[in-house]
Amino acid sequence: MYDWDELLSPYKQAVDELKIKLRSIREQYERTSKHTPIEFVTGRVKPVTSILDKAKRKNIPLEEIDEKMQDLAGVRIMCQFVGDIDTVVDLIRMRTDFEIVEERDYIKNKKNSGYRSYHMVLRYPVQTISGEIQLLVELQIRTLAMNFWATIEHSLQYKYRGEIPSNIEKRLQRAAEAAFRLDEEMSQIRGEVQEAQEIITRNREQEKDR
Ligand code: 0O2
Repeated sequence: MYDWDELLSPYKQAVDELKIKLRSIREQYERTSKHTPIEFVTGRVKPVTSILDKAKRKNIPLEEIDEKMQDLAGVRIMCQFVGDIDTVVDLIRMRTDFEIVEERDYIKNKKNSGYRSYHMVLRYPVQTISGEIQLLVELQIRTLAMNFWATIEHSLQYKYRGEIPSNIEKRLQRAAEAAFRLDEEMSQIRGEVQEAQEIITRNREQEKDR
């Protein structure tokens, strides 16, 4: 029997640590008057059933899973505006607590499905009782609109076991373009949106001081 707990527990540690570190970027922005490029952060260790499905699909032997499957640990950063994604990518590139091993820009080069996101693969060191181990973590950076689309499309992939009927597939591609236009519109009124958010933050702080 394969010991999944032993394989996956350092990945869980990596996800937990990165969630804390990335959420702290948001907290640091909140202490300034600057717009925060990070709306929220999520993370997960890939469930064993998904690992087995992907290994079968990509012909990866079980003993090579940790080298060949880059997303056993996955962390996702959601942003309000497309421009925030560049800011987050720059912040990630500046860090010294991990190494970036690959970047995939599915915003400039969207997938045929309509999927858009910026992916970075990190080599992240985890400290264990047996010493340091380096693991791969996939970081996905996307807007709220890209995330909405990807979440819906992912559940349809699940429902249809990866064989989405072509009429729904076409609708999803159109929905992806609509989501992208929404991102473009929001970017154009970004100044207005940010001003509104700053007023709300200021009012909250004044309430707290009372
Ligand atoms: P889950 O359930 O999110 O863990 P491949 O898996 O073959 O597509 P590869 O080389 O592993 O490709 O890496 P890629 O495509 O850069 O990133 C894979 C992950 O990106 C996926 O993980 C999804 O999370 C996301 N993704 C990529 N393409 C799509 C898409 O068309 N729709 C949606 N909704 N998400 C996508 P998993 O393992 O598929 O699944």
